[in-house]
Amino acid sequence: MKLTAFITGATSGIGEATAKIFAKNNIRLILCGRRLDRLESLQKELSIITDVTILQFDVSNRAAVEKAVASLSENFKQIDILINNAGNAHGLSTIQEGSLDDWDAMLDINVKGLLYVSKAIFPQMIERNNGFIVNIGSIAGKEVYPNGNVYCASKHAVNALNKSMRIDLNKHNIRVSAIHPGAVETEFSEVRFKGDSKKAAAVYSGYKALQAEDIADIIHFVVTRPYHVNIEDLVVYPTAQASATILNKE
Ligand code: NDP
Ligand code: 8X3
Repeated sequence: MKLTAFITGATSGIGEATAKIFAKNNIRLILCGRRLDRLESLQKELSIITDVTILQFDVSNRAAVEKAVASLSENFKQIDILINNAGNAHGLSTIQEGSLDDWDAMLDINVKGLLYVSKAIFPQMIERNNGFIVNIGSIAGKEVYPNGNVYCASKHAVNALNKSMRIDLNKHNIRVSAIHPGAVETEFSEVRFKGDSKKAAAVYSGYKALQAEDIADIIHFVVTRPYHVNIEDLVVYPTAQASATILNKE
């Protein structure tokens, strides 16, 4: 039987690349995000090779998350794989200069959003005694770097929740893994720097950053291990990066 994956943040970057590699490998898709035009065009593209449905909602809106998951049609109700990927950094400034709105966004989306989506999907995995949850953390969840403060805190929370989920869901036979990437060239920095393309491009210049497809490939590897194999987490850097702050640029 074909597996079904629920991917948050499928409208760009790592989530979109994961949708594409899953589709090529016959995994059915529930694609989520706020930008409907992107969801629709990805659905159009991937429907040729696999079954695809889309859900437009904001992960930080608890009622919208519950409504979206409840709205799934009967043939998409069984979710085998949840990819908790939606998230972003908002801003990069010292803690004393940080914006409260940015802090709210990061904690509401990266932490509470991940919890709302997971909570809505746990019951049917528990009922079937089967399921796989992949949480997309970050090197920012393993280390802290200057000006990263609240984004790092949000990803440290993802790291903790990844471990907690595996412990609490263990008796329900549910696998839980995290991937913690270093620098990946996506729209991430455009969002962090609020559309300042020059600043965003500078983050990835002078070295070969990871590409979204590199992380998608690893996610696919993780979810296709035999059921008795559960990878706890993987930290993945571009070769030019040795830690959150050590980057070998030209
Ligand atoms: P992108 O900005 O390209 O993608 C972010 C995705 O998250 C988009 O699809 C966006 O969709 C979705 N998203 C953001 N906010 C919300 C929201 N409130 N509700 C629903 N969906 C939302 O960045 P990446 O692909 O790089 O980021 C994916 C994940 O990887 C994030 O969790 C990020 O923290 C993590 N990560 C990224 C790294 C990098 O260097 N790029 C490194 C380490 C981790 P939409 O706007 O349509 O809602
Ligand atoms: C994204 C990577 O180093 O900008 O999580 O925090 S970093």
